[in-house]
Amino acid sequence: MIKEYPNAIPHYICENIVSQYGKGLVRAEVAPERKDKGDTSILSQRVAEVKYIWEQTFPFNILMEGISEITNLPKSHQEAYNLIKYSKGGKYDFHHDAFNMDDPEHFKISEGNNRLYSVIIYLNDNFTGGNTSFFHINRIVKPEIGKVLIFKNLHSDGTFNNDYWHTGEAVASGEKWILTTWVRQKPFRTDV
Ligand SMILES: O=C(O)CCC(=O)C(=O)O
Repeated sequence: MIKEYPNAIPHYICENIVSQYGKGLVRAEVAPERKDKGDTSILSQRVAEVKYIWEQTFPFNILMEGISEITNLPKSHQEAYNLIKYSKGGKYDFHHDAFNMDDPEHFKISEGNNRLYSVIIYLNDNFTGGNTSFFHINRIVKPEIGKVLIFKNLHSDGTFNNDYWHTGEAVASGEKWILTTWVRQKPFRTDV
């Protein structure tokens, strides 16, 4: 399952998120559980800056409600929101968002609670490049301000769905801003 919701978020909310929260971001890492041990190329796999947002004030409370409705899972299954900025040349190479549960280390770090859905909210579109591309299903998602993209990383039996390997293509000019989160199979946060 992959679904785009164009203009789901009013543009002023997207712009406010960037202006209010878009400072003090730090260099993004690939989650340790998804790093290939000893592979130094991992550092160049993702070129972006990130800030984690755990707040549940407006507009994040509304986003959480909407995502809960779409995924039919309680808000407690959602991870923190990640505000991500890609400058010119920024990118996220081909990867999958779910943990590989066949790997004991991934299983341990995920606590057996995988990322069922991925959510990407595009906060601006005044840049070039930066499409989100799914090569296995031949789908290219064009960033448009206010668009929400949701895809399901696992089959209904909980196994890894290889259709959803994806890339955040390099930004050719300007800055790309997105907000992402993942929805776990089971409750993840206790503060909602
Ligand atoms: O930047 C994008 O378009 C994709 C982002 C992404 O793949 C991720 O954060 O996991």
